[in-house]
Amino acid sequence: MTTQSTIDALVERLDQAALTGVATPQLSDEHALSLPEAYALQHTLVDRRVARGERRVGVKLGMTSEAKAAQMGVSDVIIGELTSGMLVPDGQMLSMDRFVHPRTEPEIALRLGQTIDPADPPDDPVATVDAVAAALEIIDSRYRDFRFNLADVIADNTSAAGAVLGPWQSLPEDVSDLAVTLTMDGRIAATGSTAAILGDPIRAVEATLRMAATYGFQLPTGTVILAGAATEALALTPDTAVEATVEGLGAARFTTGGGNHA
Ligand code: OOG
Ligand code: MG
Repeated sequence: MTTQSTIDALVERLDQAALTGVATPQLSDEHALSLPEAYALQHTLVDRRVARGERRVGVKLGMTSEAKAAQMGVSDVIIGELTSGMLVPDGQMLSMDRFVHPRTEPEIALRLGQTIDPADPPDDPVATVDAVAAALEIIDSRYRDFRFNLADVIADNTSAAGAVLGPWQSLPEDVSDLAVTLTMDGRIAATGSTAAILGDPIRAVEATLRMAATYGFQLPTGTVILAGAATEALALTPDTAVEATVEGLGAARFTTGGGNHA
């Protein structure tokens, strides 16, 4: 059992690390958090962003691909929250100043066209997806050396730091094996397939529902689901043009500004 005052102190640590861009030691160095405790901590952390004026806009899955799980040494699928302050308009410049050690990964985003009650899901949840887009996630662990165990990364809102959504498209019949390319300054930096995401990124809907029911996430109309990385994540460098393209879905782009935390 972790007491409420301990939870509050840990939330404060993670919140400050995100606000200042200065890493904090892994919580697991001193605290053995259970998964429900880690999710409770994450919810409180996101509540602080909301209290500062951000809106909840969606969720993101993590460790849905073997490449990512192998890169991070964590194998369970995890879920975090996206807030309005994390959204970077497609094509915009992203200042690097507020990050610790940001990385980016190509993903696809799914959008829910109706509210889902995770406790009473529809028979065909996939039918509630009204649009899909190529996406880029910016992840930035608030922990030293980008290292964590499962409870650490859940508490840290699954390293969520930013998201760029390409133009929304109607959902194709089959998104299970679309080619994904990540370029930096026009050079290919990573390639993969949407098949890397749970075998088929449409499974992200089921996974989201399952975890939303277990850990108390709301799924209102318009919820964005970032399905998870299709390749391993790559470190961001200043003054770089980043683009993810997904076969048949188009692209998502941003450029990095100069910064102190390259
Ligand atoms: C955790 C977040 C993982 C993904 O797409 O697998 C993630 C991390 O690697 O820091 O977003
Ligand atoms: Mg991701």
